[in-house]
Amino acid sequence: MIYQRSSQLFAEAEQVIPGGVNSPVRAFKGVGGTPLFAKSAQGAYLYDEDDNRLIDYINSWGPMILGHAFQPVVDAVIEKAKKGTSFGMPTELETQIARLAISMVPNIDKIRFVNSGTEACMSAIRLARGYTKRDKIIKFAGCYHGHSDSFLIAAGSGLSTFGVPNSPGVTQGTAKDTLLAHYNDIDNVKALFEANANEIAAIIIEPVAGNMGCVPPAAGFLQALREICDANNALLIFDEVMTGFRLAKGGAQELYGVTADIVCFGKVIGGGLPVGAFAARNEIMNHLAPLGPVYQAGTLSGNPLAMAAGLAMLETLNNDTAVYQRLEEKTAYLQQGIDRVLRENNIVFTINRVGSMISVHFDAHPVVDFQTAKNGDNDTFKKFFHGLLQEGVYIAPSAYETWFITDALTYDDLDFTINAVAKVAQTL
Ligand code: KE4
Repeated sequence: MIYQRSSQLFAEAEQVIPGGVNSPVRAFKGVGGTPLFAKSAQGAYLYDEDDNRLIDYINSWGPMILGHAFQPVVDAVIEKAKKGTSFGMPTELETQIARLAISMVPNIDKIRFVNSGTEACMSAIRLARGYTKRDKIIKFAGCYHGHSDSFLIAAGSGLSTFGVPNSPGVTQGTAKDTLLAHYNDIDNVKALFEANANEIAAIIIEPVAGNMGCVPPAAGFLQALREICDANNALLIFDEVMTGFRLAKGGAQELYGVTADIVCFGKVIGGGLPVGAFAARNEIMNHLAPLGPVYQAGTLSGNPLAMAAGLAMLETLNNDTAVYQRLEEKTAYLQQGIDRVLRENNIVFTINRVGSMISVHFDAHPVVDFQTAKNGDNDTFKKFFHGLLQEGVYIAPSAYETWFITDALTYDDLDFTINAVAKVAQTL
């Protein structure tokens, strides 16, 4: 495959956009080489600017669960655009998608729409702090909740329990209110609560982590977090930006049967347009402006085009009783195929999967948290990524990302992918 046009476009983009991209992960820094530029996409296939056809396993990092250019979404956006693109006023459409989301997701009475997953998670911790009148939050190493200051935090020194900034521009003042825990380590979480008694507003977690590869919660871990929060009058926030409407209609809450106090959404809920959201029971959501004192706002929040896309997406998922079973079966088939061909080639690997989230790690040991995710052989991953790209299969350009399966994939596409993995495995 040639990438001449993408390379040329990247050189031009670098002149006017920092790093040539509007989001760092697109720049291929994790795998080397120059990023591809998308020209168009349809269903499971993405066409780059050199007219290469790629089977897409990124799917815009999750939203395209039903495939690119999904007709009901496209039609809804076109129809809505003809009537105006933004009003800065409430519209009936927002009530319609709010009602539908609330009917699909357990334990939420109200939802507030924003424009990104970052905004959803940022607003959720502000709401939790306002509701509990406490300042500190616990997040987990390897979990990503967007680029709001409170989340760009690294582990502090061994002795301290609070975090330190992991980006310039984040202040110590902000970092001290974020405590960093180890995913799947409940004793570590208990120790943080003991060391910060009555100061912790909330735990925020990806109930299935997707930003260190796909890392499932250990059996009972989420329920244990629920119990710790109840015992300490803290809130449990599920960041379901990735898992929401993907793992089940009701997301991870439904899949694991664990109740969160606030749930954050993004990606699928917007059908590919900029939508985030956060939701909770009335007792919590009624603290939000203009009803309550916790301020949160947005010029384009509830934008008609984005709401039209999201509503078309959620209506399709809500009405198709078999879509999640199909996604489960397709992803299991892919996992079994990749497992078989990597074993046949004596490759050292482990595959993590929950539903239609899957990741391949080049390490023999189980990947259960950020530390074990970092043990993966990144040089092998780079060869794997570029080898698949040459075969026409486009996976996430980082060992710390998850593949997102779309229902638009056929079993022929899956067999093509498995065969491509078999070819690449011989070069690793
Ligand atoms: P956005 O602000 O990028 O819409 O959402 C932030 C976010 C929040 N929570 C979770 C669990 C997320 O995965 C994300 C964003 N995911 C990344 C992919 N790992 C988006 C890709 C990117 O940064 O360009």
